Amino acid sequence: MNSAVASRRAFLKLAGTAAAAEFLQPAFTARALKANAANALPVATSPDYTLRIAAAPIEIAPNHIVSAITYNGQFPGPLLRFKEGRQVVVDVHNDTDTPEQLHWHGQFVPVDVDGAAEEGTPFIPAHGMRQLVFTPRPAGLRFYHTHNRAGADLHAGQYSGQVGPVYIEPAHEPGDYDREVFLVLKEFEPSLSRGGDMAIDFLAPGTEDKTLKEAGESAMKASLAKGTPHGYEVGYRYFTINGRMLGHGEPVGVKTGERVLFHILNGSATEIRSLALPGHTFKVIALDGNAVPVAVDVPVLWLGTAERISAIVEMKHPGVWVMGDLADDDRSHGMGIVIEYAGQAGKPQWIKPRPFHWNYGRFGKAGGTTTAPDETIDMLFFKRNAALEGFNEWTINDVAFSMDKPTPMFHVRQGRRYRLRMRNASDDIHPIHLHRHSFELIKLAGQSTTGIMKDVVMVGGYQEVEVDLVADNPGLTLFHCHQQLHMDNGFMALLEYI
Ligand SMILES: [Cu+2]
Repeated sequence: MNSAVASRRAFLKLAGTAAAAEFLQPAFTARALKANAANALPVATSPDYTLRIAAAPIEIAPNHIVSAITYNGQFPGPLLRFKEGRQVVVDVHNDTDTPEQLHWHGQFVPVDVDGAAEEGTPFIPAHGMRQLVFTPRPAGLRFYHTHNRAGADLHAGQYSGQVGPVYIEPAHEPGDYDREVFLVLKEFEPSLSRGGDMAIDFLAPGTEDKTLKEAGESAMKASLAKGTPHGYEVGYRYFTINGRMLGHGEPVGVKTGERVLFHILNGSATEIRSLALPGHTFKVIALDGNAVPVAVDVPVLWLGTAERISAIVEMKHPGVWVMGDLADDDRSHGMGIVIEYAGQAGKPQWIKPRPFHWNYGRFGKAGGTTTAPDETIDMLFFKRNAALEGFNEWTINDVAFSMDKPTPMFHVRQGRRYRLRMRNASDDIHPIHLHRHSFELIKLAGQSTTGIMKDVVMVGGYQEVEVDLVADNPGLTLFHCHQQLHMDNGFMALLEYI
């Protein structure tokens, strides 16, 4: 192609944009155009949003500053509001020395935009940029975050401050609330420990699979008998909501009778979070941004890494309250936010809620029928204790994923419905994520459900979970555990369209 043709194309592409308007000033004569064409003007569209990846200080409490890689020098990254189905242009600049990936979590975007090197998305070069053009969908609460591997570098990957919310407005917003509040839950200053896992027992049903338990426990016993210590786990020093420790941020000011829609995102690299607000309940209207079949009031929310919950709280219990994590230690180190009614003052109150089990099935369609899948894909999750220089290695069907040899493990055909039967032979809870698609929850530890669409699901220790995926977005698709330690150490697989 000769350069004149290329330049003309470039110019035609510019026409109709803000940049083109500038070029079309009367002073911009045909001669000037010709001169510029010779200089090969870059094709550029003015972006709707610009994100800049760079290290920045984050003041998590007065005079208490941590340093992290952020978007636009702030934590969380700016809230990006898109309209479903309306194309957007986002410029992503990378001011760091490390090539980056920005993943559009929960959106049905092509591989080129998705932000996963495993699928083949190009990196945003160190000190370079990428202009992303895509059509946001589906509507609801999504987010963006880095998809870099961290390994033993606890400043990299999701341990950093690279997390920001996305809200995709639907064509018709029901708007059954007075206002929205976005909350991003995130820990800072991670460190490695060898304490073994802290089992958290909050999922319902709690039924464990005997076969899985025997397999997992005997492997662990054998490893420990050889003198191998438990693999590394990550702990944190500071806990924040919207980048501020409890008591050090702006309280959420509310009025009696208001209906506040909270959009909550667990931006943690590794942790499962809970949230309660004394004297109030949460009417859960969406999970991972997708409306649930049955909106139910619950006293406590639980979110695995990368999960989102949209819930309405009716403000009918005046006072000054702590909305916080159930874990006393995490809450006292910052995991909470103050909810303050107008005209109320005093020390924020926390009251421990009564024990409550988290069951996704509660929000499912009662008596709904499930569409039969075209095919079932079986997956077995396994932990090799401390097998990778002290880190646990994770396998799916006996294979630990490696970027050296990213061979697709599963194959799908467009238009077909696949049941993923996930069997967890470890005692850890895994927040399992599928890129560029969502899935329907079908069976949770033996309990059937329908109608709940998600992109992350917690698979309990020694439990079996089934989800259905409709293959409707061609291209390599990454399936992985969203726990950074797990995904970095083998817990990934690629689905390939054939
Ligand atoms: Cu995991």
